[in-house]
Amino acid sequence: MKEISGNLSAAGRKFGIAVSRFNSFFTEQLLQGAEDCLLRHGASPDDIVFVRVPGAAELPLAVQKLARSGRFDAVMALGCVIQGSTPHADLIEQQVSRAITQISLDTGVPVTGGLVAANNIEQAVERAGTKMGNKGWDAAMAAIEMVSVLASLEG
Ligand code: INI
Repeated sequence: MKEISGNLSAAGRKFGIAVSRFNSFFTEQLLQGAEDCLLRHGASPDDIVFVRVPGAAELPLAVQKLARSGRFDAVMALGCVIQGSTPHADLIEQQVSRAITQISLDTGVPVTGGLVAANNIEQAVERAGTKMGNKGWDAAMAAIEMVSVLASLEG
């Protein structure tokens, strides 16, 4: 059996990040987590670009622009949807997750989701840098690995 797998080096890779302002108390933590992960795995600060959008619902369009630009090896979508903020929180979450998956398939650029989906503030806290980790870090980790996996597959 021959295995194809990626490594976890981000050196020389370029990353785009779309981050929502809504629930910025949490999304800023996600952004910090993603940046920290990319830098610790060898990415250069000059190779990381982020764009802010109003809310999670606006993430797909920004992600699409980033992915289509040809400037990035991978793109991350960072947002935080908390049930109870609005009756359509559920819908936003589903639509965003589906859209970013579709954008990734359409463009061939890995798009990873750092979308905190929480029932309440406490759960959001847990996913934005406390006991359940940091979804931004997780999205960056997945992005780094996917870039490397794709390079191995193509090579
Ligand atoms: N946007 C979020 O990022 N998180 C939420 O929890 C949220 N809720 O619950 O309303 C939210 N709403 C705003 C939405 O993403 C759009 O920005 C807005 O509808 C304008 O299109």
